[in-house]
Amino acid sequence: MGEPRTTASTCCYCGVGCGVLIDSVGDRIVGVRGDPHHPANAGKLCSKGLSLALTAQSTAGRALHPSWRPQRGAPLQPVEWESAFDHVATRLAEIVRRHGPDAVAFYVSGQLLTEDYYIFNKLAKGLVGTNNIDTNSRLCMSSAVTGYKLSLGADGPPTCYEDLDHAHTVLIAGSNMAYAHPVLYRRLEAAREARPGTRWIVVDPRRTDTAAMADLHLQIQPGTDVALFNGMLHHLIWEGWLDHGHIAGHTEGFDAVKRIVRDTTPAAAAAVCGISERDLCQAAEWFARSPATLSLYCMGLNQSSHGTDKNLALVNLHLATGQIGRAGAGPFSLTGQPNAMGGREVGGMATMLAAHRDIGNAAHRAEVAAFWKVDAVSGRPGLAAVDMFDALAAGKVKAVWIVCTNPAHSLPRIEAVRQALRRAELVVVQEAYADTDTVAFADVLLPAASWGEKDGTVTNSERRISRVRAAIAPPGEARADWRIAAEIGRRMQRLLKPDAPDLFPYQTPREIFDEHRALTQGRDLDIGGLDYDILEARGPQQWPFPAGSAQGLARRYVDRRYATESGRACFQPVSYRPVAVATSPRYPFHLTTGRLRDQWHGMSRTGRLAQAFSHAPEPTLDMHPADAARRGLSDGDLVQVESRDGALVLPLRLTEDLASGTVFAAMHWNGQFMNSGGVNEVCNAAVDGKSFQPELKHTAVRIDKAELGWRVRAAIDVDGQEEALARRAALQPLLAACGYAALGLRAAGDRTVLALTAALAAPDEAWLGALAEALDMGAGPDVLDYRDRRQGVRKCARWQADRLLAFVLAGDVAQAEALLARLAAGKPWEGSRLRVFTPDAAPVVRDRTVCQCKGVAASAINAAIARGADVAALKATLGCGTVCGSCVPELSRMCGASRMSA
Ligand SMILES: Nc1nc2c(c(=O)[nH]1)N[C@H]1C(S)=C(S)[C@@H](COP(=O)(O)OP(=O)(O)OC[C@H]3O[C@@H](n4cnc5c(=O)[nH]c(N)nc54)[C@H](O)[C@@H]3O)O[C@H]1N2
Ligand SMILES: Nc1nc2c(c(=O)[nH]1)N[C@H]1C(S)=C(S)[C@@H](COP(=O)(O)OP(=O)(O)OC[C@H]3O[C@@H](n4cnc5c(=O)[nH]c(N)nc54)[C@H](O)[C@@H]3O)O[C@H]1N2
Ligand code: SF4
Ligand SMILES: [Mo]
Repeated sequence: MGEPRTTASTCCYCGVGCGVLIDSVGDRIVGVRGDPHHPANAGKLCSKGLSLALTAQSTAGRALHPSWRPQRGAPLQPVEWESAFDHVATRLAEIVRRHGPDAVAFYVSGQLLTEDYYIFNKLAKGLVGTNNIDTNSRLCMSSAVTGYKLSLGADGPPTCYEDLDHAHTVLIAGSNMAYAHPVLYRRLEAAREARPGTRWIVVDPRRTDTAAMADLHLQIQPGTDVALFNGMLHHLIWEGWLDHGHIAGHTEGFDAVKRIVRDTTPAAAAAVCGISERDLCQAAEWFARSPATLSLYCMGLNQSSHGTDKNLALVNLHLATGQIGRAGAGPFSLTGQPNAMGGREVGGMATMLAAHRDIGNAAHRAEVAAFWKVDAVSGRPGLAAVDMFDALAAGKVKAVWIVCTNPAHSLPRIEAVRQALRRAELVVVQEAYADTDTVAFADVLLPAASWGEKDGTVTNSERRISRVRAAIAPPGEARADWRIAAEIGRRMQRLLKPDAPDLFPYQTPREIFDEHRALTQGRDLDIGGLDYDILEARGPQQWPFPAGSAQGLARRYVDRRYATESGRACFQPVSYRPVAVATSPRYPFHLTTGRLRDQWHGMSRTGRLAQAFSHAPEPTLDMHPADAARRGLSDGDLVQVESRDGALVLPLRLTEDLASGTVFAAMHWNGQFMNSGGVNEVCNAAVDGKSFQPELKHTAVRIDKAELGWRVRAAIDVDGQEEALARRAALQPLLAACGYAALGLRAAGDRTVLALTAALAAPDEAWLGALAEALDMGAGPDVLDYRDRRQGVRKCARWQADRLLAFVLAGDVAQAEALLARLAAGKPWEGSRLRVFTPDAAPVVRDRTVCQCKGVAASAINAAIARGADVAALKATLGCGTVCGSCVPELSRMCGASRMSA
């Protein structure tokens, strides 16, 4: 066992960067609490942060040993670390010698720690001599980065979290904060409560939980934000609501912007956006005339083929009205991942160098080369994410080292990514978990230590650097990412540059941080004055933090001196352009994608937890009821979603939260949980010309009923995470043969049920046999097995003692929900077992858990609301919303909906 300990660290999920206290006993994490002293969250956590201890409880499913495949297609086999290091180093060095440095590429992640990132960047740019190092931040933040640099002269938001308390008007654009940045969302709610009259404008094609709480929801057509912002600017100019002092004294380029928005009248813009002109003008007025206007924006702006322009058009509004550089005002880009900011700081992308330097700048390259004591840093631009995988597919890049990201799920046009990975000579995957869609393509799997096990720093959305600390040792042979990179780097150096001084001499993350901060001196993000000792003594700090300063800078540009050469902010003239892949008679629907409340990306962590499925148990395609009615589709139908790039089948969910013509699918589901790779099968790979960020928020699709006549439902009560994972691993290979299939967990008291929903075109006896076997449905006294081969019907159930343990229904699945409910209830079986397949009198209604922490279902909440409860009463009587608060937006919305229908 060991002594109980508490370790202060940072949540490994979103860019809010909440401080956590990890309680551990020996090498077991037993609890996670919000850190009351962390400035980002003051003790609060959302449903994801709160469940961290549960996901870290078991090492089942983790990558525990370095392993490789003797040949493609063979299973991964464990090897010694030494052999793995040598193998990777030799193969990479060989490829560099044969084909040059640009034949090697690194694809890393905004979930790496700054120290990890620094080493990979140095390895690629300093040792190998290629700028082919890009990251999943390309899919996430690169439009915001480009936008900030072009307008304000430097990357990074000018704002801080305190601004959420001071803003009188809040413009939330392309961000579903209630789900994606819950702790900040609750801070906004508290601010609005404290100061009535605060106004929220939400710009989103969907009526999200965030939008439902807005004073004004601008439900625009996907991709039309530039038209909206330009229309608003036109109206401001017309009404004279400008800050002429700011424009004249501190900016340049306003005239060009004025010219470009001249034709974008509010009426014209509103027509493009599909909203009312009055709403557009109202938004403009609130924006300009409020004492302090804050914009919060995220993927709805960035993930677009003109995402940079969306950012610029929004910043133009701030510059024109002087809503910047003051408390409560400014354009605040919310970062997605916990360390997307840190990655940018160390220059870990194909388009930048360390400490916000530029690859295209010869002086910058020389500075970095001199600092690293290498001959030169390459001036050849590196390949950004989408291009990197295209170059692999074309055979131009021969080897890829993928770290802490799952591109076979998260990149658009997955089939092209699969082809690229198949074509590559060498695929190295450095992962914390053994089963992801990308691991399936690994020639070498390097097991990484993960959250709770590693040390370093991360930078959150408000430029605040926090320590990440290890509470326990990594499981098995897993090692910290920077250690793996440094080991291989040292070996490659011996092969490639034996005479150069040791590029990777580090023993601790602190030494790496010290090297990194030295490179920032004199730059806009100068952290020359910040080190681990200060972080230890005074807690998390914001940058810049130059030598000699007592603390970091909360708000930038308060003196109205911007980071451009002239010191003036640059208005950038941008005009509206349509999405890259237009709808057409053949592909009539706009498909947009996004996040669920309780799942994280490819679900390698959250997918282990039954509670994370209770809010959204299955993948869905969301559609407006009118669109469905026109096509003769009903709720729950399986539909084929097809674009020019690919297809997948999803169950239909009808919702009035979407406008007619737009459909939505969550990004999380993937090949570990489904028969397809998820929604990126159909997303297109068009990228923004300036930021190279792909348009993950839009593609054009057609939607047809999927003709999959043979339905199968199965479920098994599993004993804890280990069995759940083992059973899922056993069922996963069966998914591929299905037209549609999804695996999910259901929380049932303190037990867990693993459930499978599948549909095939025709009965398949062999497949069904394999399924029954995977669920231990062999003959025996505890198994009831009914077959009607001619009809393709089979029903089996298995008991243990007096409890129903598992069932399979094929061909006739009418009783599936009733059986699932019985499994979940876990009560002793009463009466004859033979009645298990006899239909119940009362059909079971599917319920959804709204509050994860307290396990409160939608039906209970609706019943209480019907009796007159408001949010406060729901909290008091049912306890929902009282722990992490992630469901409070939904509770408010449910109360509001009932008021409207009353
Ligand atoms: N629960 C949860 N939280 C997360 C994550 C997670 O996986 N799960 N991931 C983290 C990461 S890495 C990121 S990047 C953030 C993402 O955080 P968000 O960007 O807030 O999340 P998304 O759901 O991807 O997209 C936000 C909204 O953009 C809208 N949208 C789509 N097209 C457009 C458009 O053309 N214009 C506008 N204005 N809006 C549009 C969508 O309808 C969606 O509601 O979340 C972070 N937090
Ligand atoms: N259609 C669509 N696609 C999208 C998006 C969208 O909105 N729509 N959003 C995009 C965005 S914003 C993002 S950020 C990406 C995210 O996409 P990914 O980066 O692919 O998402 P994750 O599943 O978080 O991948 C992180 C991986 O690292 C592993 N891991 C965890 N901890 C560690 C560690 O310490 N070390 C190592 N080596 N591995 C670790 C996890 O098991 C996981 O497999 O998806 C993008 N793709
Ligand atoms: S808001 Fe939630 S997911 Fe984001 S850092 Fe805080 S606890 Fe983690
Ligand atoms: Mo992201």
